[in-house]
Amino acid sequence: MSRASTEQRARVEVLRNEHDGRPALYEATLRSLQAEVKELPPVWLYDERGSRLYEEITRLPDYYLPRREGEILRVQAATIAGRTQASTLVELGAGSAKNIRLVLDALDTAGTLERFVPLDVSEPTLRASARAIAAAYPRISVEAIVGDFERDLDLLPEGGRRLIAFLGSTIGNLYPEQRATLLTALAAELAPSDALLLGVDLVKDVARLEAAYNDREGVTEAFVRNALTAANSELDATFDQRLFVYEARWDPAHEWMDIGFRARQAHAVWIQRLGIDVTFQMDEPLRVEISSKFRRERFELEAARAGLQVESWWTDRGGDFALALVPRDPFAGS
Ligand code: AVI
Repeated sequence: MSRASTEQRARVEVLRNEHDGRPALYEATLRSLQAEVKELPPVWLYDERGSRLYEEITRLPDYYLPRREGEILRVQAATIAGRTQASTLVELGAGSAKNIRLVLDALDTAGTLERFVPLDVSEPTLRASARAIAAAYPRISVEAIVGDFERDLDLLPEGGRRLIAFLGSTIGNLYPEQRATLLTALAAELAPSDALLLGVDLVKDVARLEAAYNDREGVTEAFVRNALTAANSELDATFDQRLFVYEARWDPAHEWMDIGFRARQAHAVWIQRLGIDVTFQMDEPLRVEISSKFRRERFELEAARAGLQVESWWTDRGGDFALALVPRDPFAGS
């Protein structure tokens, strides 16, 4: 791990893994573009422009997820702070760290909070949010980690009582096998007084789900198209935006939103850096991400398979979204 820089009188530190993650991403990209359902791994969505577009998505009227999660946190944050008494708050996939502020506020008020550790793949986004948090919470230190939550959990600092938050239903962007691997790794990472706080979007009316990923303003489409732009520039690829139609539809068999494109006509895309030609038939899909939606029972089962027990499950009033509090060991008195 390298100590990249220290800002604002040592209260904001930015740490980065020494090993370069790009070869692994290129390998994964090669594999997924050659799979039966072709896919561009979702990491391509989150360059600086993509992270900015995602922030815009979170403000769209039809994209209800962050608002419903905020509604739950406003009611439950004090309880979460009281039960966990966390001194370190970690946020995986932090982005611009908005809803986490409700947890930071509650832990700050409870007087237990000493440090905030946001982890995200986008360094510019991470730096900006780390600085903003350090300014808003002068009593705590901020140790930001540039990393991928599927690979870099070993960079998390140890010690104290840690609450590891994974909000916004980002866990839904992983396939079930990837979720199982991540939950198992998190279970192994937790010390006896640590806990997880997981935000998950719930299965609901298909029209509302599809509206959340097909906004009229076209921000979500621009966000997903940006993955093609990012791959073109970094991989010297020839994805032609005009030859791909954006598509985000509900897959009832898997209970996930299937998000990506369909080829407008048969054509080939040359990917110089990977040394491959990818050929598309007319109407063939190119997936960029899935966004799984959950049911309580299934989620609790997935957690249990990883050796984790959901202690509390809270939803917003409309039952759109849920927060699960998962301590490594049962909280005292519960
Ligand atoms: C980050 N993640 C939870 C978002 C989601 O809803 O699955 C990503 C996103 N993709 C399109 N809109 C939002």
